Amino acid sequence: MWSISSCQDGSGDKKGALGSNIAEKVYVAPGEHDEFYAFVSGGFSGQLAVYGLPSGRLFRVIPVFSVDAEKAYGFNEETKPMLETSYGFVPWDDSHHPDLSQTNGEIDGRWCFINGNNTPRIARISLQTFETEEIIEIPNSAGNHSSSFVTENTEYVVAGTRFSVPAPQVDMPIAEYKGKFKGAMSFIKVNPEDGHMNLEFQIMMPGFNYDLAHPGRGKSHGWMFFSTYNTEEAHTLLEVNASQNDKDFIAAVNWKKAEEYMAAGKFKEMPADYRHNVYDESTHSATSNKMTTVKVLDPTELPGLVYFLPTPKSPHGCDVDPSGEFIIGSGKLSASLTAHSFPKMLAAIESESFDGEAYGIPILKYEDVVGGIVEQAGLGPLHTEFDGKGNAYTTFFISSEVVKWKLGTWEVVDRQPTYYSVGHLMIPGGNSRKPFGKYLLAMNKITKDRYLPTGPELTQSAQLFDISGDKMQLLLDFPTVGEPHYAAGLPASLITENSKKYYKLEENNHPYAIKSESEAKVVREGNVVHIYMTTIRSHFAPDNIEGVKVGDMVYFHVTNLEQDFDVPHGIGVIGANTSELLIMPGQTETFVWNPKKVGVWPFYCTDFCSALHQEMQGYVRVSPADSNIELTWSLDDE
Ligand code: K7E
Ligand code: CUA
Repeated sequence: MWSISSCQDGSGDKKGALGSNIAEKVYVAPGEHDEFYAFVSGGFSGQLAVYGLPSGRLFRVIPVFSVDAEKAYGFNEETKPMLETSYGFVPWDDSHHPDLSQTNGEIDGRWCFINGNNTPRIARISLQTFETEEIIEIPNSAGNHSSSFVTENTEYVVAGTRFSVPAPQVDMPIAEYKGKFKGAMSFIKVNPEDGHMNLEFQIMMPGFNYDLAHPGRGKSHGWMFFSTYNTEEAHTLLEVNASQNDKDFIAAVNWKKAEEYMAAGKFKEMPADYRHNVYDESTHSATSNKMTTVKVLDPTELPGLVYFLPTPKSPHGCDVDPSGEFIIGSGKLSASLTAHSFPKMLAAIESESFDGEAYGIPILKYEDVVGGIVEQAGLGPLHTEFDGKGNAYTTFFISSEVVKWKLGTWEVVDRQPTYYSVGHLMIPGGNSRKPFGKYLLAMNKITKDRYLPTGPELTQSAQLFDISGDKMQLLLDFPTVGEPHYAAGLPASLITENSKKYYKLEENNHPYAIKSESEAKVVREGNVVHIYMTTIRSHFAPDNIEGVKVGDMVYFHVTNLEQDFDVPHGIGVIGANTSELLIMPGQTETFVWNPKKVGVWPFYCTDFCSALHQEMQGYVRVSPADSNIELTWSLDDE
């Protein structure tokens, strides 16, 4: 049998991937499956992309915060409520940080969470259906960046604000920022049964910028760590004015303590305006609920809730090792990495060894809490992940490399260049007690010459490294959707067994669902027309409709009667000001059509579903607004 490894013939003159067994390491033969899923943020696309590793094959782009005409997300009546916010319908966002649900600190394969950065929101995606099931807006927040990070039993997903703002919002001079603007840290409780989210409380922090967060785990379970910058509280030219302080902070938040304060009623109830949108799998429809209050904890009045750990030079990443002992802060303007020690932090808190306070929040002494420093590791450190074997891997944006170092000895043991300017990196399970330290995915901001040119904008890129040996080995480049910031990965086996194959028709509770062709009908209510339609290979029922008039609001409620894996049907109608529908087996979806012109107008199936897919079509006769044509419908003239 022919094998790629036969290229490894010892002749020594083969270049690139064929010069070794690298190709074999990423080669997933036709029909074979990848070992890992990678959920990669879509950045300014607002979506979440699903890749297989090691192949780098793109399986799906899950629409989350942005409309997606391919899947009718945000276009059909059922999902429009998902994108409702307190600002109205918002069809776009910027998504940075996916994180996966955990049980006992291990990835459990149930849900993926991701943040909407611009209009602050958190979404929950089902890993059974790969659909966005829930979006909650975050009030008092602006630039929802230190988000969405999950605690070790998925008790909470957190959302820290990047920009501090007046909270509640008020018309005031920008120059009066200092001391008046606030930084809300939101703790969203996750129901362990169904994943439903609830904004449990907010901690109203000083007006710094809160950048990244990671949860404590193991010995530090019960704490959440947030990196801060702009502790100067500058409001203009931050590139200069927010780089004055030698050290900013990592904020250590004791959320178990917060729970005690909540239980003791030490919160204030604040008016707030935000939306909570939930998709119901049984009705195949989302509802948007208006929320009006939020419970707020004030850390300046509640001792033991928050401590500040001084951390050099505008830290960006804030990462916690698998044991929960070390919290890594990466100062963007520093060449070294700071590893704070959780046990040392507890001892310093115990002895009340403080270096003053900021707005009533104790600042711990730097020397007391530092557990180790990785000296001169590179330029522009950003993010760190772990392999579970005592090694950490940090990305350096400016020197464009991944650096491997050892926890505890703090020595650099390997470095590999990235192409180019890496941001986050991801090791499957890297944000958990149990990483799967076989591959590392670096996500790069700039690609320059790595791919064929595509005009002024070039794709951004992921690079896969094998980290199973002492030295990292670059295996693969693959292009990404939007700008990949963070990613989360897990072994495929945690998802595949529970993956949904189709929706059961008998469980379909959509108010306009019909369960057989004999129930197909068209109903007029004034100038609103409801078409109850079905699809099955390879026809619509009904497929001829007459009596629709110009100016009507025509709702196509289409139920896909198929009860088989991988048989969606689509529908599009000429001139509709919306997208197609792409209806999964057993599902009902709706779009609205406003016929504007008299005539006979076709509709058709958009998904090549069978040998007779091209026959899957129908007509709607549209008569003048004052016509007396009777409303009729039929299939095969019956
Ligand atoms: Cu470093 Cu938004 Cu996580 Cu991008 S952030 S790199
Ligand atoms: Cu149904 Cu094509």
